[in-house]
Amino acid sequence: MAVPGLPDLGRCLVMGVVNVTPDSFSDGGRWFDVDAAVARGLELVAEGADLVDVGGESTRPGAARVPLEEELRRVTPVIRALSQAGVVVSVDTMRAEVAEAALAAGARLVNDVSGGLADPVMPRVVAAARVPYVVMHWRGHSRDMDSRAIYADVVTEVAEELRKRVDSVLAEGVGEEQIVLDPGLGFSKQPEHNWELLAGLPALAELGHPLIVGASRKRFLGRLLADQDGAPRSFDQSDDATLAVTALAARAGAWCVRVHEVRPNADAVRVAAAWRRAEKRSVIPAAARQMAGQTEIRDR
Ligand code: PMM
Repeated sequence: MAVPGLPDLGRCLVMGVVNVTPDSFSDGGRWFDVDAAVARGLELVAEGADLVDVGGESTRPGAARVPLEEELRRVTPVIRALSQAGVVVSVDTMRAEVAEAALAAGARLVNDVSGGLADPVMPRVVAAARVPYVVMHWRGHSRDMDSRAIYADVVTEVAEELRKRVDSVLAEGVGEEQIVLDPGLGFSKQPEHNWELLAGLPALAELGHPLIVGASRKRFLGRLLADQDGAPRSFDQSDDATLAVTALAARAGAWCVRVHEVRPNADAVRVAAAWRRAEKRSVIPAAARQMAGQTEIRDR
């Protein structure tokens, strides 16, 4: 499914991450000055990123909020430089004022992990700008988000909460075509919730919007790959697992994956696209594939 204003490449897109923060979970401190962050963004594009997501506030569990002025100081020059270099930039922010500054600096997508809940002005800013808007499933700020990871049926509840967010941002003037949804892996989710949401992508797609998946280097992958003593695999040793999630999510029809290491993921989305094209040509009827358990997001 294409999103107006962004490249339509007939495959799952790859969003490379540049966290301009001292403390992000997976890459904190590595790109914490303007030149290093811009160089990293350009490197990600050279490795095959279709978009670069620039964020100035860590959302790792337990993290405290960053003051507005500091967030602006971190992201604005990086977004301006990357945009001027022709990069399609997304801004990862929960603040309307940061989104506005980022859009003025050339950003083409607003990625709001709170889905408009953290700053009620955000949907109006996005509505006025007519840019694509990532509405992620979110139940609260990082300092206590783990305590909110309580679900009876995570896929149904996340779908329902996302549907309410969609209704809310539409009421603020955001267009249907602007909205991209995200299950918010790791945000108020235990590992089993993340796996159920990944398996439930086709159900989330029934909401009628493209889906973005952010599994890269998250704790649930490290836990899956824990050693014999139960010590989780470190985040930077989880890239192969991220790649596996990318291949499966793209095969299931995800619109985009958000990743820290771009090159292998850029290959994986191409593999998944070739796989999907071959399936469309295949003489095996769709019903038989469904019976074989190969569920996927239906093409619209
Ligand atoms: N995860 C993080 C930050 N931003 N944005 C979207 N849309 N989806 C995500 O899953 C997501 C996000 C946290 O990851 P990081 O701090 O390790 O980059």
